[in-house]
Amino acid sequence: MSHISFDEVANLNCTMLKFYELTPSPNNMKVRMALKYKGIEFEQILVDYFDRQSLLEASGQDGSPIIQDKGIVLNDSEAIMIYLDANYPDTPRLMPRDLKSRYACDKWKRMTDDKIAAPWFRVWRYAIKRTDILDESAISAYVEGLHWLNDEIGDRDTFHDNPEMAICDLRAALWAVYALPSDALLARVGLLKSSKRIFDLDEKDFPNLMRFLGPWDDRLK
Ligand SMILES: N[C@@H](CCC(=O)N[C@@H](CS)C(=O)NCC(=O)O)C(=O)O
Repeated sequence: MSHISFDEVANLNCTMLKFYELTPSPNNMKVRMALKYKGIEFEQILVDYFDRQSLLEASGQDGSPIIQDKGIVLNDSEAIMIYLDANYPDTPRLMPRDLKSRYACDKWKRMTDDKIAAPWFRVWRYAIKRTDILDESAISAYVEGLHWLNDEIGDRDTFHDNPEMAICDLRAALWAVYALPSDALLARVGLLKSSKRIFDLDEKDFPNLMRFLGPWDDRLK
């Protein structure tokens, strides 16, 4: 059996976190927002949608995102959220520790998934040319979801009163930026230009949501 030396362990802790990122994908945006929210420095390794070799070599599977950190390789964005909270305890938490708040976060995820992510995905498939059919009812449902977020946030800066529930805000921002991206995000992730064009929203119709999105947009630059 081979043992890892003290120096090797120290070295693992000094190496910067590597983030294999497929830029336009929501699961990847989620990880980028989480890393920036927590102030964790990372090295980006860009993943080409049509060439998954780097993912396979790093993790043995070809889904993104993945992170490599402290000698661990991890795929699945939800697992990465939990890992970051557990392994960077001095940074702001994404997920709450107590069970009741955890349930509240799960409920919020289900609501945002149903109202926003599900119709978004039907439109996204068109944006990435997986289908030729643009589903107008999905656009309407998604826009309705964004109006719901706009009303729900009102003049607050967060969707919850618990500083340990940032994941709820992150999820709201994640789905909204596909129709209401900042210029900086558009410059970094070209594909969002077509999704912005397809949804064709006027930012003025979402004043509360636009104000809320400001800091999250900064984390996506
Ligand atoms: N449950 C995983 C899903 C990962 C996933 O489906 N990643 C997409 C990009 S968002 C992917 O790489 N899909 C492979 C493909 O489309 O061929 C997560 O949350 O990270």
